[in-house]
Amino acid sequence: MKRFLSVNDIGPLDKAVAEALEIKRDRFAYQHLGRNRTLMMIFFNSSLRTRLSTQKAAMNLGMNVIVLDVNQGAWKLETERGVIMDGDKAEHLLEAIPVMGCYCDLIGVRSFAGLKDKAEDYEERIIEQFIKYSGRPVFSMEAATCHPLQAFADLITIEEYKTKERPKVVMTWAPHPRALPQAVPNSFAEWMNAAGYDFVITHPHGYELDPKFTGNARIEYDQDKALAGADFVYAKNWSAYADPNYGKILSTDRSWTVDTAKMALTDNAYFMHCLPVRRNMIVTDDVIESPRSIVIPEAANREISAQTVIKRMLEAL
Ligand code: AN0
Ligand code: CP
Repeated sequence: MKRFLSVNDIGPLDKAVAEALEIKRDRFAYQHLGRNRTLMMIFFNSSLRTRLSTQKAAMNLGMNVIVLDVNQGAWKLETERGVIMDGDKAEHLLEAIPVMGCYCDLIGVRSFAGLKDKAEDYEERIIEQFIKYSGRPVFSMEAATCHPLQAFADLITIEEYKTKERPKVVMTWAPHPRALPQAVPNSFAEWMNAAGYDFVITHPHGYELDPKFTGNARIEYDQDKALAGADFVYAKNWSAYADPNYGKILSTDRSWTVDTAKMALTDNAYFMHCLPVRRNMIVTDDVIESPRSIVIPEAANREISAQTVIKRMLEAL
């Protein structure tokens, strides 16, 4: 694998999940693959899980790891070509990227959507430049429009916990005080569609996602109806995608918060969230602390999804 930006880069999902579960049973079996190889992880935005799980995954494979927080200690980077650089940005991405490529074998990039210019975000300008100019295989650690390592971990988790061949999975929008990207729901939708589950998305009017990702998923504007009979509830906030409100918050309606009454509508569903989560905005304390909450095993599987992807990239070097 030379790049990992979306579900389209991973091949058949049943094979990927089988490989992930094999890695989970013996995560040190492929230590030789990463010997004398270096992963560079580049963060334009904050992270807890992605940083720790991806670093751990690379170490499981015997790799060395370098982490760069671009906004803490590195030169401020200009990203637009043609700009007269007389401001506060001391270096251009067009030099920084090939330089970073000199010091490593693989690159992971986290670069969130700016949520101002939809075309710029949906062209994935930053990570595409890493692919073009680094000379190295590149994987997304959440880019502007997708978070495939998260969706892969979510898929592994559902496969581990499901008791039906084709479970009902409901992704519900929930309120949040800050405008968040659509990357997590976009990826979750495209991976759930690819997995062939009974997949339903529920959100207030105006929060429709890009149909490129939602595909044939059922959209239900009544959250209670959507939750009826669910086997998995996946909560997430996102900002509006549709014009003219791209990147805006249209609602903070706390009647969408996932609470015990909402979970009672389901078929004793498991509760999932990618984390970090704001309690009593997205989900109540009771639900996230309940025995049906699987947010911690879900986060644990981030190590496994990352290791599967890095392993495949090492095999293709
Ligand atoms: C980010 C988001 O919603 O994309 C990262 C989630 C993994 N969340 C926040 O910024 C709170
Ligand atoms: N779920 C996730 O990607 O978390 P971080 O933002 O902490 O990496």
